[in-house]
Amino acid sequence: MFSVPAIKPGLMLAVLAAVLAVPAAACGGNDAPAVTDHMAGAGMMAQQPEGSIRVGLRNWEVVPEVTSARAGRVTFWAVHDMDHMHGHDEGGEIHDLQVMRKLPSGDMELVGQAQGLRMGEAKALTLELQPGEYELSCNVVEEVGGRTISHYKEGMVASFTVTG
Ligand SMILES: [Cu+2]
Repeated sequence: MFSVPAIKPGLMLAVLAAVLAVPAAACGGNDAPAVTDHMAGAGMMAQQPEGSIRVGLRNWEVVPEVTSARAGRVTFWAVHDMDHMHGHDEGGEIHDLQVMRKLPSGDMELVGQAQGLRMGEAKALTLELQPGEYELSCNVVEEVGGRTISHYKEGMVASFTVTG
C-alpha cells in the first residue's frame, strides 16, 4: 500500500533584495546640507556603475583609470577627487568632465559633459562613442583673487582612444 501525498504547488516567493548602498558621507567641517542633484540618474552619489570608467578630477589633472575603450556605449564615472582646498585662492572648487573628439580637421568636438562637480561629488556620463582620438578634460575657467585660472591650461586634460 503506497500512499502518495498530494503535492501542492509551492508558494511563489518573490524575494526583492533591494540593496541600496547609500553611504552616509560625513563631510567634515562642511555645514552645508548634502545637496545632490539628480543629473546622474538614479545613482546620485551612489557607487560606481558597473562597467564604467572612473575618471578622477583634481587640481590639476584628469586621471582616467583606463585610456581606451571599445566603440559603442561607454559610461564615464566622473569623480571630483579633492576633499579640501589647499589654499583660498587656489581655485578648483568645481570641476567638469568634458569629452571631446578630435575631428579630421584637427578641431575638437564636444561629445558630452558632466558639469559642476563639487568636492567629493560623482556623476555618471553615458555616451555613444565612435572610434577615434578623444580628450577628457575640464574646461572650467574661473576668476580667483583677480587671477584667471583655466583648468585645461593648468593640466586638466588626458588623451583617450576609442577603438573600432
Ligand atoms: Cu577643473
